Amino acid sequence: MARQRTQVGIVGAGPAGLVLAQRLARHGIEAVVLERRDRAYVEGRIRAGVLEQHTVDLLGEIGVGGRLAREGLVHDGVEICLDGRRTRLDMSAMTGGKKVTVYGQTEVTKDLIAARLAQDLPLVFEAEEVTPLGYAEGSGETPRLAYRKDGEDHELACDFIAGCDGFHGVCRASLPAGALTFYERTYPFAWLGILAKAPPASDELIYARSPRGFALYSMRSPEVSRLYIQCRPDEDLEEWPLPRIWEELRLRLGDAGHLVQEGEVTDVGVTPMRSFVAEPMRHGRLFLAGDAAHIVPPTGAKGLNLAVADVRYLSDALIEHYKEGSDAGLAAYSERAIARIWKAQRFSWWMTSMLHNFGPDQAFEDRVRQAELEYVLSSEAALTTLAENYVGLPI
Ligand code: RFL
Ligand code: PHB
Repeated sequence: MARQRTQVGIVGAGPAGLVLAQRLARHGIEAVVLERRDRAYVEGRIRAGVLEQHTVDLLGEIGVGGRLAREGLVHDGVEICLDGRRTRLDMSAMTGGKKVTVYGQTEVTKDLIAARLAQDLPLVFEAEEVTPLGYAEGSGETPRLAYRKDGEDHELACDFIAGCDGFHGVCRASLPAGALTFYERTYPFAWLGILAKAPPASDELIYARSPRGFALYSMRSPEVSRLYIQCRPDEDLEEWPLPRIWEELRLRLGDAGHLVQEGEVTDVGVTPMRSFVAEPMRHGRLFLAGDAAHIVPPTGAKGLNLAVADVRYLSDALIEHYKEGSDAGLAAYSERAIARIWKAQRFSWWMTSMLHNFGPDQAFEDRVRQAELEYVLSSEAALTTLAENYVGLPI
C-alpha cells in the first residue's frame, strides 16, 4: 500500500474540484485531486457554456483567466422568443452593467488542468474505487481517501476531504443514512443538445417557448453553435436524424428560425432535467461542493456557476482555517452556500416552468405558465428580476 499525506484531499476534477485546488494552491495550501476518468474524457465532456461575472472574476483571480479574457464572448443581453416572437432583454442596462460570458466548460476545465500540471501539482487521473474514510466528527481517526491506481492500493491521509465528485460521485453516497436531507424534483422532459461547426448568426442566446416545446439557441465560439430542443426523457436518438433536429429548431424558434445555420454536428446528447439539493453540505471533515450537493435544470445556466460559488466559500473557509487558525468559516460553510443555492434553484425551476410544455396532463398549468411568460415579457419590473438572476446574484 502506497501512503501519502496532504492538507485537502479533493475527489473529482470537474470545475468545483479544479477551482478549489487552484485557489488553495495560490494560498500555499496543499491538495491532491483524485479523478476517476482520464484526462481526455474530462476535457471533452460537453456541458455548460455561460459564466456569470463572479465566475469570470474568480478564474482571473486564480490565474486562469487569460484565454477566457481573449476568447470568451461577452454578452450583455439575452433574447426570449414566445410563440415565434422575439424580445431582447438588455440585461446589462437592467443590472447596473453586469454581463455574462460565453466560454465552454470544456475550455474552463482545460485551462485549470493545464495550470495545475504546469505547476507540477498532484492531479491523479483514473483513480479507481476512491473511498472516503475517517471523516466523521469525533471518530478520532485521520480523514483518508483510499483508492487504486494502476492496480496498486493507495491511501491519502488529509485534514479535510472535499467531495467535488458530481451528482453520481462517491462522497455524498458514502455518508451515513440520515445524515442528509434530500429535496428533489424531476421533470417530464429532457433536452436534446447538439454541437455544430456552424458560425452562430445570432449575437445573443435565444430561449424559446413554442407550442412544439422549448428550444435554445446558444454558442461556444464565433465558429461553433450549441442548440437544444425539449424532448422526452427516454428519447430514442434514432428517431432524430439531423434534418429533423434542424427543422424542429427552426419551427420552434419562429422569427429567429432563419438564424439557425447548419454545419457538421460533432456531439449529440440527451440531458435529463432535475432539481436536487442535499443538506447540509458538511459531515464532520467532509465537505460537499457543486453537483455533488445540488443539481439545477440547465434552463437558468446556473450549475457550473453554483459549483464555482461553493468552492469560493469553501476555499475562503479553508484559507481562514490554515492562515488564521479560525474554524468559523468552516462552521458557516454549508449555511452560506445553501442560502444562495436555493435562490438559484428557485430561478432555474421558474425559468424551466415558464419555457417548457409539461404535456396534456397539465393543460391548465401550461396555460398559466404561458400567461406568466407573456406577463414577464410585458413588464419592466419582471424582466429586471429575470435579468438580475440570470447575470448572477451577489456572492
Ligand atoms: P462535475 O463537472 O460533474 O465533476 C465531477 C467530477 O468528479 C468525477 N468523479 C469522481 N472522481 C473520483 N472518484 C469518483 N468516485 C468520482 N465520481 C465522479 C467525475 O468524473 C467528474 O470529473 O461536477 P462539478 O465540478 O460540481 O461541476 C458542475 C458542472 O459540471 C455542472 O453543474 C454544469 O455542467 C451544469 N450545466 C450548466 N451550468 C452552468 O452554469 N451554465 C450552463 O450553461 C450549463 N449548461 C449544464 C449545462 C449541464 C449540462 N449537462 C450535460 C448536465 C448544459 C448541460 C447540457
Ligand atoms: C449552453 O450553451 O450549453 C447553455 C446555455 C444556456 C443554458 C444552458 C446551456 O441555459
